Amino acid sequence: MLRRRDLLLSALAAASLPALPVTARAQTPLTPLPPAGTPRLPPDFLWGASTSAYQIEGAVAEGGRKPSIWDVFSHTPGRIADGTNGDVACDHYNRYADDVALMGDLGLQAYRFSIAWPRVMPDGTGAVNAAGLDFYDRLVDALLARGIQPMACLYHWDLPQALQERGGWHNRDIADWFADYARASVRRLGDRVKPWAMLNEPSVHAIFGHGFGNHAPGLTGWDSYVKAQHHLNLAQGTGIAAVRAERSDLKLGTVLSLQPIFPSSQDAADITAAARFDACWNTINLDPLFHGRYPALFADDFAPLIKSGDMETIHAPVDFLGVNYYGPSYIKHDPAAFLAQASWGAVPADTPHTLLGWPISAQGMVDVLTRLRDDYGNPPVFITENGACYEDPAPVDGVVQDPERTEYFRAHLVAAGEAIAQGCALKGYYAWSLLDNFEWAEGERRRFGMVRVDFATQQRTPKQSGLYLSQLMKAHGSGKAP
Ligand code: GCO
Repeated sequence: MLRRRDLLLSALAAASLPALPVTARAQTPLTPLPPAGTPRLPPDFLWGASTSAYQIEGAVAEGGRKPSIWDVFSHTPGRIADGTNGDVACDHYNRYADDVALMGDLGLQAYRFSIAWPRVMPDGTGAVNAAGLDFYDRLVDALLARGIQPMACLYHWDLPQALQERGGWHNRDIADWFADYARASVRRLGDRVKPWAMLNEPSVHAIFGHGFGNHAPGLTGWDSYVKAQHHLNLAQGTGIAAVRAERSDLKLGTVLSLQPIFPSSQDAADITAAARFDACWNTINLDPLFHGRYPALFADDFAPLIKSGDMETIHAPVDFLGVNYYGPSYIKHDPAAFLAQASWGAVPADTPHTLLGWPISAQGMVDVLTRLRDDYGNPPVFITENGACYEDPAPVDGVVQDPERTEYFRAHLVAAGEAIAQGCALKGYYAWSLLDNFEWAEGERRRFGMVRVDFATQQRTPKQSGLYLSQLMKAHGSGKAP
């Protein structure tokens, strides 16, 4: 392990800001960034990185953990593009100490991780598994020892399979099950972990996991999506209430995937489809959380599920909002699509995109943040995920040259500075992701890390993008608590 850290430290020492704009792969050593391209952010801006439990921990049967819906889904033939699963992933459960040392060497000020419900309550409800919480104790203590602020996300899609067998997100009781789990986690860790996010991307989990079926638990259809989405919103509210009652010294929020939605053409049908998709992806979470109501477009669809007090519970004040931003979507009318007769359509010619075909627009991040400023009360915001997938080359002299990802980070951090200059309450940025990891239905083949993981050997190798972020973090001074 020492050798690996030497590699990183020597790479950090040798690295200077990369040459930009980057188009061809940079085979030469990094060269200083032109000042004009350097992100300018406030000295108290918080710099971090994000991961999630199922994507990095592995050790799926260690420490009392029982299966989650993603264990079942990833072991179902044909569900994962490269046939991999999260059984080992980055083996972070066993390698957390080295990974925290890596974070410290990079100069991370904060780290957003998720807690695995199946470790804390392996049966979903009832007995708390002390050994499961012991792991997060160790992780949090290691982070604090390196001066890295932990942010815990309580639910990043890995529902205990035992709860799926009781209806999962289609069962309204899950709001109380989640509150119990949240309470147990905060009781153990709340003395040291202050920012807590309830959920990760509820609309994505509802759409992909309960509508398209290409994510766990693999359910499909509009009614399935609507039911899951309402109960996710409700659980977010019951979770906040339970945790607020547990401790008064925490910062509570949630994490939403937000993106600008454009019609693929100026045809009326595409414009309508884009508005419907915006409601299903963005405002289906924003409007209940900040306004206590569902978007008018779908109020009738959700009405039958709403019981007295639900919207008040969901409309719980938050101390911060986590925003996962990757890029815009271009949407067309699609009569066959389960989701509001809308699906992804043509993208303007020459739109830059990542290996996954996701359009790239740093301006889109400014647009998302100014929408929160103008329409949702300008809440304190952290970008809790932002990153890009590219085909990375093999390491050269102990560093992976990933100029496209470096440019992606640079452009979005310049946009972050622009959003702050326009009055958005942006307080920090967590890059997705610290490590290459299990990228859900794509498996291990699709890489987002600022640090490369060789899944055969578990070797961590810094990438140019991680060294670039490291230079920026160290140049911007220390972040403050959220
Ligand atoms: C998401 C999830 C992450 C993904 C990342 C890249 O936003 O889908 O929060 O777990 O891995 O976004 O797809």
